[in-house]
Amino acid sequence: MTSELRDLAVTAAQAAGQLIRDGRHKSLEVAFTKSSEVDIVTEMDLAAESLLIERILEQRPDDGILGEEGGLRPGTSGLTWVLDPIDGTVNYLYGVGPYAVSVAVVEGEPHPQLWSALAGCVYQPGTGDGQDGVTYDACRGQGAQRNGRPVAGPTDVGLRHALVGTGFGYLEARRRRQAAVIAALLPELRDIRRLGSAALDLCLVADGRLDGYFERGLNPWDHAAGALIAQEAGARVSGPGEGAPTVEMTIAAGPRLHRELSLRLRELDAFAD
Ligand code: LIP
Repeated sequence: MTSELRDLAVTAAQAAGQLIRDGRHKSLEVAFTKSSEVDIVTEMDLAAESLLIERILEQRPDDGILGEEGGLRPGTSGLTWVLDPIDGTVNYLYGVGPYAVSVAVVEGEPHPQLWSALAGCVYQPGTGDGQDGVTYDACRGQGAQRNGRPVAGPTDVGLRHALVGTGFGYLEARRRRQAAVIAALLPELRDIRRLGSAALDLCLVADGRLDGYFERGLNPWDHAAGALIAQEAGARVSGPGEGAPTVEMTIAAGPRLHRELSLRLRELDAFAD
């Protein structure tokens, strides 16, 4: 069953990814903002989420939906699809940096602390004409793939040699705090990368292309699929402590770096604004 769920996540994510790539017109504008004037939603976010919901419910009408733009639509099947139609919306609006469609299906309460992820897909549309893009996917207990081949798995370096992804929130007070944490941490790492898509950051950890990733303030749809993909690849993915990612913090890395990075972030009081 989980492989059928994974296949639906992949086909829906790829369809939405092709829509946002091919449907992006030059005069793309902000449709509205959310938590701040720079937390944006475009008309393509809305169109992509509608397409995802249509494709999913036409096959699985009793499932619930938790979408970044439309919120929670409870179902009766016990499964909920957690959707980020464009993860990396600012990158998409500016045409700079990566963006992806993130689709996960979870069992249980639609809350990261309570759900069990069953399958997921993160699809990064191709940038050149005719390119197929990059598809990351996973089923619980069956490993993680990149374009149908097993991902490389996480590295396991120490903090000093780690290339670490991170991201920043949309509210001024949180950004000031995040900047202070980065200022303290940067000299202690190989380097930092701020790519702009949590879903892809988590997939890059799964594929050994980032040694680690951390970010405070993620929403469930940002990490739902990427966390499963990273975990199925063998990475540790947690919140501030041992449990699932929370809004306080998401940390993903191989075992050694996860331990060292979690400890250092706690020392820097990175789990609070
Ligand atoms: C984005 C995250 C990213 C974070 C951005 C933004 P969105 O999600 O994927 O990691 O740093 O601020 O929240 O808003 O593009 O779906």
